[in-house]
Amino acid sequence: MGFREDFLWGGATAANQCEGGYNEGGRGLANVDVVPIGKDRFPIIAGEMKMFDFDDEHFYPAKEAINMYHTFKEDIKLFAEMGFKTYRCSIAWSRIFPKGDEDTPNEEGLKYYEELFKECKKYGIEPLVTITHFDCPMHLIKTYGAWRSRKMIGFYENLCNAIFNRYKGLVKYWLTFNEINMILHAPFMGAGICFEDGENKEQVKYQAAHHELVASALATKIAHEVDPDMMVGCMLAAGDTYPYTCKPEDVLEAMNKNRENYFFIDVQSRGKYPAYALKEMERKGIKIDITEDDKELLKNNTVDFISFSYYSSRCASADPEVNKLTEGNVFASLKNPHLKASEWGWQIDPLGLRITLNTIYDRYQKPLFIVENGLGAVDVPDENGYVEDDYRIQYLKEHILAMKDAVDLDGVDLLGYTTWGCIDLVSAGTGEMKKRYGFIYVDRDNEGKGTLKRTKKKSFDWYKKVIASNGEDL
Ligand code: P53
Repeated sequence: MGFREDFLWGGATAANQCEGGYNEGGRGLANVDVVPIGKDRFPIIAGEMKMFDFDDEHFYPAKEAINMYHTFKEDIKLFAEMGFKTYRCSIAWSRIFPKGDEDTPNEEGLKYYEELFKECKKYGIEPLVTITHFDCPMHLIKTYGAWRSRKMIGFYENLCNAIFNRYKGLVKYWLTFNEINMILHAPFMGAGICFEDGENKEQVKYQAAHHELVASALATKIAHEVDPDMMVGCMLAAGDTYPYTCKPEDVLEAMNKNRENYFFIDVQSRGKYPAYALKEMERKGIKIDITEDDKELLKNNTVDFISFSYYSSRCASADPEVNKLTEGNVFASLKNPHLKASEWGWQIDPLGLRITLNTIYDRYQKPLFIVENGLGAVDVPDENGYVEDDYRIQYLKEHILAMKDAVDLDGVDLLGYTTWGCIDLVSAGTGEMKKRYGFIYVDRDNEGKGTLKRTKKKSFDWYKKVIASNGEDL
């Protein structure tokens, strides 16, 4: 029993949160570059405040990030030392198509990722590649309004054609859009959407989401044509919503909250819009332009597997008084009185991972892949730069045990597990360096100061042992 022999253990990163080198190798500017750290970050990623270029008042952590653009060889070597079977990374769209609407790709960008994937292969590490992890070329935002435009499907198609053909034989596992449901919560970060005064935001978000869903199906189609061995997955910011109480009204509310997220996967995995979503849009007066060709594409090109991030469960209540207690920014949720929380207020719920795995497997019956999980915490290195991160080991251990139960006791088909931010990187939600997830400490602070030196934490050797024992020795 236990995990399958070929279980893909590893770690995950995203280009904009680790690479830096924002203007090197012919790379074009992207939305992810211009989101600063500080109080303006949230209104900007939510599309409520316009930031289309750098200004002098803000600090932009993604410009340099942890400089992995230059250090990927040393960093991948450390991943290999831990025994990674897979490494999840993303392609920066604007390295391949700097403006986004060119006819031919930028060779320097293509070459960069080719070297990166070859470096992985050298150690027997299988790349797991996110095609877009929150990034969108700035030119596409300024010229077409990003994903609000149907033209984006064609630009994304060009990107897919370029990378699938170039990396055929090197990359087998692909994810089309990171946390596709994030478009509802952080539309500028998720889809390059910035709202105009007075427009119907729901209408804009769902039309843009539709374009992404069609682009995702098209990517799946192209991948299978280029190489039938390629496996294409969708990616959801998951974490089931529990009813706050057993009051039927709360249960209904929780069901509706879950549907808000599962809607995306329902389309990507089942190939059509679910009835509840069509009804909800009708009620809200949202009219989506869906063509017959779109419907055909969605129907004929469903995903091969389902991937998701899991950090926490959520709660929902139908009671307006209870709802006053809502906390958090990007994914606001009620506080669950039965759970403890991280330093950033993210509630810790390992059993929720088993529950979420089961919900998703029951719903789709396709192989699953946990592509993000982990604890964002403040690490305090000793005089040698060593971090004794027992709290992180504890968090990961409990979550691995929960996923083991989902596999062993419930029979969920699980392909692999990649922890988020296997090397410390810039936080997507807050822009901080201080919120660390890694097995490898990176000497850099919130203001961008530090030597960028890499140091193994205590969890480094622990994870190595976990992988070597295929999850038995925790
Ligand atoms: P940070 C919010 C809620 C759930 C997942 O997040 C989220 C977010 C964004 O904050 O994003 C994913 O860095 C995302 C990663 C991100 C990671 O979770 O805010 O795919 O890019 O870094 C952790 O702590």
